[in-house]
Amino acid sequence: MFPKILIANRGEIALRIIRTLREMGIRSVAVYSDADRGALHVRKADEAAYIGPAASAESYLNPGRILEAARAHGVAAIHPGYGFLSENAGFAQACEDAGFVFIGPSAESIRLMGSKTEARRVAKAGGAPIVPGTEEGLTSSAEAAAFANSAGFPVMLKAVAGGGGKGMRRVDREEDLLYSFEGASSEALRAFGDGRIYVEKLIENARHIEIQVFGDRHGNMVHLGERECSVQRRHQKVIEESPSPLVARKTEMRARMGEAAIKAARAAGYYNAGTVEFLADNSGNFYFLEMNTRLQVEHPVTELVTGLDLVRLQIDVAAGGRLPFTQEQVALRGAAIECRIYAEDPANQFFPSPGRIAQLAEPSGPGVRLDSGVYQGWTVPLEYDPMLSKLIVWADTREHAIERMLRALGEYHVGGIRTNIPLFQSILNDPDFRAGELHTGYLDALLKTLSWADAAPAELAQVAALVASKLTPVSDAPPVVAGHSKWVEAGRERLLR
Ligand code: MV4
Repeated sequence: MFPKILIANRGEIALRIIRTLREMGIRSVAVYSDADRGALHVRKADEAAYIGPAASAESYLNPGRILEAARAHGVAAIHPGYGFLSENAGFAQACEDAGFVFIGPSAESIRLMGSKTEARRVAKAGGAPIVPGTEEGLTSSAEAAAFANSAGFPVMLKAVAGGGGKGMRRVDREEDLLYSFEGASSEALRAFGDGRIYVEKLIENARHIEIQVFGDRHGNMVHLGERECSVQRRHQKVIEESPSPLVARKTEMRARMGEAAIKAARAAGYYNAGTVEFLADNSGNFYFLEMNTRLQVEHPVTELVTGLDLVRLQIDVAAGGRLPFTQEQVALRGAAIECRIYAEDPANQFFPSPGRIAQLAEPSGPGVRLDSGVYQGWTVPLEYDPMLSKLIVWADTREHAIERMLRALGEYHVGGIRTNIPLFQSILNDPDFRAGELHTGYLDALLKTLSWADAAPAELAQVAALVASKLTPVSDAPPVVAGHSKWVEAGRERLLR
């Protein structure tokens, strides 16, 4: 086994990995930029290496600085986490070339799946159903028109180098194609340095359901069930859960999607953790969208329903180990839900709300897991993604998991900055969410029905933690969570004086 591993990441995922390394008796090396000198992942790691200025491009996204730190600390392997360099084929190759094991798939698998048209070819060749569309980049909007006129409008223009919704355009009419094509192409060029575009038939009001796959380097591959990720805002996932409410209704879908995911991954020579994304409709049809060649943000949802530690598995298979179980031995139990807690203000167009965490009370208790990267007194830097933590709950049924999440959210108090906690309270109380009636337009539609009461300015947040400035959604939904009001809490506190 590796004696020491460097984590080329920050925040909650760095901590998540450090925890498993400690359990495995492997030394951990954190990396940090100027903005992260006081960050929790640096405090908790066995060793820490400074890698440069706050700007990601000069630190967490700089392969040279990461490899330099890996050499200086004498590590055997590098875990990239998610985001940053995790899906950079050149970085994966550079790690291997420098003699460090990259904890993830091969550089070649990353490269194949990084091109969305290549990914479609690979998935199709492997026998997975793909969305009808082109498998080559288009050279002009006329080619998109030819496809759209034969397959029918609406269509979706997508960036070949894309993923995650950037450079994506819905087109409803032929007369809009040229303008949209040029917009998508220039957006893709700016974002990825590659303006190539391809076209797919648009699948309306579908669900985003993804399959977790796992392979070792001996040709064994399993799937670990699905996650439903339809609750998104601007292509950012907000809530993920397993099982998918749709798959729970149509249980035969799981084996079919699992097999399709394994076929797509096998065709790319895949090993380690990966996720195959599908669009699914309520009739049980599903189509390959793309493959994420990393450990995902939402992996804890799968960990809770399978009982596995995916980071431990990643390290075991990266060290040459075999998957320690077969597909038949994978057992899914109960229901898990994850809320991504962000420093952002739902009452102010979800603007980032970085700053000092003046007060912090964290949820715990039965079935609650909090993967957090912050502590009271720390200042959330504005240079990075403002995700503070992930709150994940497990319960025997989806209904109980929702109740448990509402209870946990009610215990969660973050003072000094704004968070999206009130948004989750609205979603979890929404009758459509509770009924599992989800699709990709779900959250935008819900947000139109909510209005946020005037919130106190951020400076008052410390006071507010005692005297309540809860954002109240205007809806027929039952009153939210905590059980009693902040006024009652304040009153009880007086008993101590
Ligand atoms: C689509 C689609 C409809 N039809 N492709 C969004 C992120 C990227 N991974 C793919 N995405 C979509 N691709 C076709 N052919 C709709 C989406 C989509 C979406 C998917 C899941 C959750 C929310 C979404 C919001 C808008 C669009």
